[in-house]
Formats: sequence, structure tokens, C-alpha cells
Amino acid sequence: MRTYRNPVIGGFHPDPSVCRVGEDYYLVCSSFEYFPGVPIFHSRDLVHWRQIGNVLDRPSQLHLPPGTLASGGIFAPTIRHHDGLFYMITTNVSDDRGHFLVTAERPEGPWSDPVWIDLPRVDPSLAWDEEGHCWLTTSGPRLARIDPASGEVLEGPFDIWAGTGGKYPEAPHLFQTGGWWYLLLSEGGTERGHAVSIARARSPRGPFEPGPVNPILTHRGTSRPIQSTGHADLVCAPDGTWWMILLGARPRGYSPEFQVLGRETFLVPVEWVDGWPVVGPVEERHPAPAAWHPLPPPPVRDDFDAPVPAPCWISVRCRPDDSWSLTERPGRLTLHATGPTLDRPGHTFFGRRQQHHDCRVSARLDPDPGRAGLSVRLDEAHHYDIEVSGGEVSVIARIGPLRQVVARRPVGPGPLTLTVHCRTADPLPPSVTSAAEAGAGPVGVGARGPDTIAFSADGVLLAELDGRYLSTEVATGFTGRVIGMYVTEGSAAFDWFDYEGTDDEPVVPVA
Ligand code: 6LW
Repeated sequence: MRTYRNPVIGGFHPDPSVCRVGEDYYLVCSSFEYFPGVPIFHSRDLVHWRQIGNVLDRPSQLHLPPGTLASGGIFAPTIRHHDGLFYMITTNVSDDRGHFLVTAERPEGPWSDPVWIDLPRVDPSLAWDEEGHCWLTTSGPRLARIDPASGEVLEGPFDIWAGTGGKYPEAPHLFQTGGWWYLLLSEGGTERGHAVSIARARSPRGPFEPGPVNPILTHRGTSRPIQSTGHADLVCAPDGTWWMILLGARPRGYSPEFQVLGRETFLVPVEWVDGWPVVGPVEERHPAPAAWHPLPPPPVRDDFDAPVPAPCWISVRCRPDDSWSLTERPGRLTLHATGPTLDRPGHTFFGRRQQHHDCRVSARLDPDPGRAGLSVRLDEAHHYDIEVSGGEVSVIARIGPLRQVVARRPVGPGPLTLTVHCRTADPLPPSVTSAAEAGAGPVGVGARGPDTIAFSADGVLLAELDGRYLSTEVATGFTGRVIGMYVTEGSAAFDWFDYEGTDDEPVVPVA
């Protein structure tokens, strides 16, 4: 039997929403303070996904002012296809105009400018009834009828179901099947208590009756490797099988464990029993869907020969046109400094999500002269950097209010290769700030981090740092690690950037 491996989209890809058009599936995720926003993926089998763009790829769709907090900006999106048009609806929590939707004839775009809907809360979703009414649900869960062309609220909002009592009833999605309207709802918060519940009614207005067993999915209180399962969406395949796409996390290290990749996208089969969906638990492997369309592995190297940046590249809050160029030095990504430090908004950064616990990232750069390097970041107050400037390469750790140069060594002029290596095997012994050294337990037992992050220049190791300080449990928030190139003084030209995930096993079909 063929199996697939979870997560189906690794790394910081939370709040997934999925729709099917014929035999093609499209999936979007939230993107918070990063620009461009709302990555969009395509698949023919729900397992193998390729990013085909970013829905919000111009400032008229996505404005994230410098005051946008880390984990502010774009919250959970929903994608739907109706009457020949794709709809993506989401909330920019750093903008007080409420929710907005954008539409496109083709999922690759171009997507329209926003239509604003002046309603409170987060996690908007759309559904249409037989009369063509467009129903919008938000966290709460609440329901309103809207005109999707103008954004006008025509009815509501109404409270439609109280959920089962968990905190943060959110991520509601309405589905019509078998003569019922099903309301899928997440509860319990996006952390380890996360859960998915269900209710149904004959009309989107309710009254909703809860399913016989709620939650229908949770990993709370279990020792399963995949935790925090929730924020789910449902899709029916062309063969009539149903599937749930949801977020989960894979914490590592010693208690309370550390989540470094953020919340990732998982896939799990759904059965219908007596008119109710039955699902889970979410395993690292499941029997594969009938359709099977593997994709070639993504290239390790971006050599910056393409005329536009690949869709995986994200910047922090904005990407001013004059801060980057692929043509100034053909075959190189040239970055110009817009701000002097990674510790505050406004810097020039081109990064990508860390998608594997074990990975090696390298870039060859010519600091022109300037100050430039590679950073592993969660936010302005939590990042490790390796940078070149003034004939010296240094490694810097910024952890909360503390900033420390942890290693430095002279380098000659000209280009050099910087490398960041994240590895989970043999994580470092407890660091000086650990509980173990403070006497709380024996060294090596009481204070294991999730991984070790090693920094080298032209193959010479400069520093190895405990990865726990770049985790959600330390930094807080809704994102995950992003690794990228930056310039904080002058300019620098990057010849290439490699990202190699090394924790993937090959997917071997079993006869
Ligand atoms: C999102 C909410 C959630 O709005 O986390 O896990 C919030 N669920 O539904 C931010 O991603």
C-alpha cells in the first residue's frame, strides 16, 4: 500500500485552507508580518504541493506599516472557488478596516485589489447557498450575509453556535453536503490544547446541533509527535473520498519541548459515519489518496538567474523596489540596505521558511562594501546572524533584550560562502542559561534544546548555538523560523542561495 508522509507542507505554513476545482487543489496559508503574503500552492493529489505564487503580492493589496508587530498582519485566509472565480478572504489585523477579499480568474493571479468587509473578529470564511447568497463566517463563530462584490454586510452578524466550551472558537468553515450544512470549528487555542469540533443544521442560519462526539480531532494530552492539531478545512476528492487539511506542530527537545518550525500543514483522511465526519489521529504516515502525482524535489540552489524572485522568498513587512535587484548584476541578487539593524523593522531581508528540522543553508556573497549576511529569525528580538563587514565575519545572537557577538574572525576581501546548519542529532549540552547549570538537574538530562545551529564561513566553523531561543516557546507568536539574506549597510550581491532539507526520508511505495 502506498503511503504519504506528514506534514504535506513543512515549516511555517499555518491556518491552511483548501479548495478543489476539477482535479486540481489549491491551498493558502497565513503569512503575518511577511511580504508578499498568503502563499498559494497547487496539487493534483493533496500530498504533493508546489507554491505557484503569493496571493497578496503588491502594496495595494497588502500594507504592513513599520508598526506592524511580529505575528500581526495577515491572519488565517480561506480560499474558495465559486461561479468561475477564486476568492481568498483574510484579515489584516494591523489594519482597522476589518476583513478583505480578493478574487482571481486564475489561481496564479493576478488577484484583484481588496474588497473590505467591515466586521470584527478573525478567520473569515465564505460559502454560497442555492439561492446564490454569500455567507461569511468569522471566529465566534458568527455568520453574516454579504455582497462579495461590494463587501456590504446585508444581514447579521449573528452568533450561530457556542462550540463545546473550549477557548477561542475560531476557524469556522461551512460545508453543504447530504442535505445538511456542517460547521467545522476549531477550539482550545492554537497551542497544545487545539481541537476540531463539528455541528450541523438544515440552513446556514442554524439552529446547529453538535455532533455526537466532539471534538472530532485533538491531540491534546497525548505523546504523539504531531501536536496542536486544529484549524482545519475539508475537501472532497473527485472519487468521493473526504480529506481534512489542518495545522499541527512538531515540538522537539526536553519538556516543555520547543516548536521551531512554527505550525505546519498536515493531511488526514475523513470517514463519514451516520452523517458525521470521523477523523484522525494525525499520523506521520497515512495510506495515500487514489490520485498520486509526485513532483520533482524543489531545487536546492537559487542562482538568481530568473527575472523575478521565486515565490518562496519573503521580506519583512515590505520590499521596496529600490532595495533589491536581479538585473543590476545579472545572475546575482543585489540587496541595498534600507535600515541599519535586524533588531528593528525597516531592514532589507530576503528569506525563506525553514521547512525541515535538519537543514543546511548556504549563500555566496560579495559584501560590496557593506554589512551583509545570513539570519535565522523568528522576529526582531530573536535571531542568530552570521555577517561580513569591515574585513571580519561575525556571529551574533539576539535573544530578547540581549545582543551578543559570540564569534568573530578576520576574512580577506572578495566573495565568501556563509553556512547555517540546523541539526537535531546530538543537540548541544545545556547552555549557561539553562536550568541544569543553575542546579535544577543533571547536565544532559534536564535542559535539552530542540536543535543546534552551527555557523561557518568558507567551511570554517565559528559558533554553535542552542536552537531553543529561536522557538515559539521563547519568542511567542504564530510564525516559525525564516532563514534569509540581509544587508544592513551599503549593498551586497548574492551569487546563490542553497537550502537543503536533510530530514526527509524518500517516499517508498510499499507493494
Ligand atoms: C488564527 C486562528 C489560529 O487566526 O491561530 O490556529 C490564529 N488558529 O484561527 C493565527 O494563526
